[in-house]
Amino acid sequence: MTMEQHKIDEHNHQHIKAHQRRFDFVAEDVKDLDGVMQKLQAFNIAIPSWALGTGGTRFGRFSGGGEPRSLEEKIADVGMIHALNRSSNSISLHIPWDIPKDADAIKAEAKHYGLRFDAVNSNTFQDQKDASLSYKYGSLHHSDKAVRKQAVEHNIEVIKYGVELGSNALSVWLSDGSNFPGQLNFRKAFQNTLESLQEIYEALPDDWKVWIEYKPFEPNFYSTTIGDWGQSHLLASKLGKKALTLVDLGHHLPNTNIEQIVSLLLMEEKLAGFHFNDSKYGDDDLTVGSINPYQLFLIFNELVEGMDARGLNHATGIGWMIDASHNVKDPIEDLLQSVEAIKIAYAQALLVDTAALAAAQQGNDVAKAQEVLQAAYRTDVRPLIAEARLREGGALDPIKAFREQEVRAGLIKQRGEKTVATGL
Ligand code: PSV
Ligand code: MN
Ligand code: MN
Repeated sequence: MTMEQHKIDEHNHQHIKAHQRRFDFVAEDVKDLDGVMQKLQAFNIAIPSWALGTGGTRFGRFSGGGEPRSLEEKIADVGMIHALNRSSNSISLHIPWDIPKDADAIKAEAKHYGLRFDAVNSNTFQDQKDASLSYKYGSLHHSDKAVRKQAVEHNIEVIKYGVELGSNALSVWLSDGSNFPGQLNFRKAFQNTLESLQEIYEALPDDWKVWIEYKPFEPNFYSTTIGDWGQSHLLASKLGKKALTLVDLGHHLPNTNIEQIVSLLLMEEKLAGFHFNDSKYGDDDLTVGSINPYQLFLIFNELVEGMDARGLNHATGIGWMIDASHNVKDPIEDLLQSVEAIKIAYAQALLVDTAALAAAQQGNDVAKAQEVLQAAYRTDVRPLIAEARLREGGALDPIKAFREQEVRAGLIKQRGEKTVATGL
């Protein structure tokens, strides 16, 4: 199912007057309006293929119907999201959930929707159907060399799929860890992981990167071998320039100062990018900005400051991706909300009066520094984002347009009520 441009135009026509009023109101106070608009228009966030189906928990899964049954249908759903918001021009695949049987055909399908392929993700946290060895006790860190070899070969295979699709990064998340004290020799586990990653690193094409994701717990509950940014950064440093640390917002213990981690990784040229989501307790994978939008803004404030200091292009300097899903929302609506929340935080960060903030920091004027940050955070930037979407051909209100066109009902009619997307 595709969203025809004339339907978006009709939607925009209906809502343009109210939008214009709101836009003019906020735009009047934006110092470099053209610069901010250009940046917002250029900013895109990749959609994970595994978030297009209804998520679930180990207690159950309640499908909303019309879920994508194939890679082609996942691409179509991302195409739908991109047509509506003009900010989701790429898809991230997870292998083997999304094996592209005919890479040229899949590439053509993506091109049809104006999409490209973001990082490809390997999966050594589940046993695969025809695999001879089990990942029950880990993969790249395993005590048995043969298991490590199988996991390394899988990662190299994922790179090959990525090369065929025009991707340029491999995302590695390991569930490797231990459930009980004494189960693992930490030093050996880390060394095995490093050696395995070295073999994968050797297989990277020249223009590729490997993004190393960390996570403190789950599925292991005593230790995780790449459990925090220090462990990821240590591995990335030992591996070399093509290895970087990936920050998934949900992969921190409560109250961690993520913005400080981000600032330092960026300074050290070791920040790969993000898996955006939100969380209340652990790796909840909630819609971005649904729990702690202020933290998201503070992260973007560091990103804008740090990227400007390094002269990086905001849109392309690092990897931007969502890793969220939920079990009680329409996945497409959920993703539209996540993209919107990311763009809101980004726009607010662009509005920070950086000269005033630097002066307050230099003079230790703590109250003023807070005033400056919160003045930006408390600005309702939604009309700026809607305007950026409009200028790119998207919908003023993507979720409203999605509902007006009864897209989900159309997808259910086309694909069926009880469809199951491949993935978690
Ligand atoms: C692990 O929790 C994770 O965040 C990794 O990025 C995986 O690839 C993804 O979730 C799987 O859903
Ligand atoms: Mn993740
Ligand atoms: Mn996660």
